[in-house]
Amino acid sequence: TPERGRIEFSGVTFGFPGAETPVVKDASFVVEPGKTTAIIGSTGAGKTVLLNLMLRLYDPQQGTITIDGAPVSQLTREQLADAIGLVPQRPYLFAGTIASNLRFGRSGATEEELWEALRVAQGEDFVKAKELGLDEPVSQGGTSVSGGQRQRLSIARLLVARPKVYLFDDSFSALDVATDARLRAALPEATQGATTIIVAQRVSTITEADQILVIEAGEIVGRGTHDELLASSDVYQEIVRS
Ligand code: DUT
Ligand code: MG
Repeated sequence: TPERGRIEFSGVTFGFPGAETPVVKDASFVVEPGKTTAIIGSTGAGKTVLLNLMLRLYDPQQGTITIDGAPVSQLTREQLADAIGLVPQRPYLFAGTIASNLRFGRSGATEEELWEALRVAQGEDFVKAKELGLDEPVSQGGTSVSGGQRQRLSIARLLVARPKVYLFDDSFSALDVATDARLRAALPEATQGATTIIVAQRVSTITEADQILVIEAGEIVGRGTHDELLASSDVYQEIVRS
């Protein structure tokens, strides 16, 4: 299908109840299907809130968000979960095994699919090193695995789930630069060219993105490719220098 995983924000404004100023202000942008859009900006800029709006954790006070032309406000929870998946900024694991955690998004996934997702997510080695491999127990909250391992399991879980749109909220900043690069190089094939949105802190993570949105205090203050933003955006130049 030509339009698969296209997201459009039109005039979206959102503030938390009781707060004086909105945290997302009149945001309008298009995420093209099959392309990679990156979101960059300082802490508290509103990056996570933007992703959470797509998932309808909150509804905007103004404006509309559509996926493939349908307002997300009119999709059922199941339709939305099929369409969009998120690796949260603070990934969560459930009490069970590594396998049951990876199958959370798609219970019918085969062991081969789990290993393939782990290979892409750069988690194959540490799971192999576990005595029970995929059957290794995981405690609630995932305290038995390190933060970086939890993040990679959460990435693998989303790859197993195969949504139309992949959201990565700061999922690569805990990885060393080489692992980050390997993972992102493997992503396009693993996601089969699905729409990808990456919130990042490091510019090196997003230089290849088809579109970069620069967010400051809830507003989109720059947009374009890396080269375009280097030439046009003071805020982006500042981020590159930092
Ligand atoms: N905010 C709240 N309540 C919440 C979540 C966020 O008031 O439950 C505020 C904090 C901030 C703004 O919303 O002023 C945007 O927060 P967000 O989490 O989207 O910021 P970020 O860009 O994701 O920051 P970071 O890079 O630290 O993750
Ligand atoms: Mg955030």
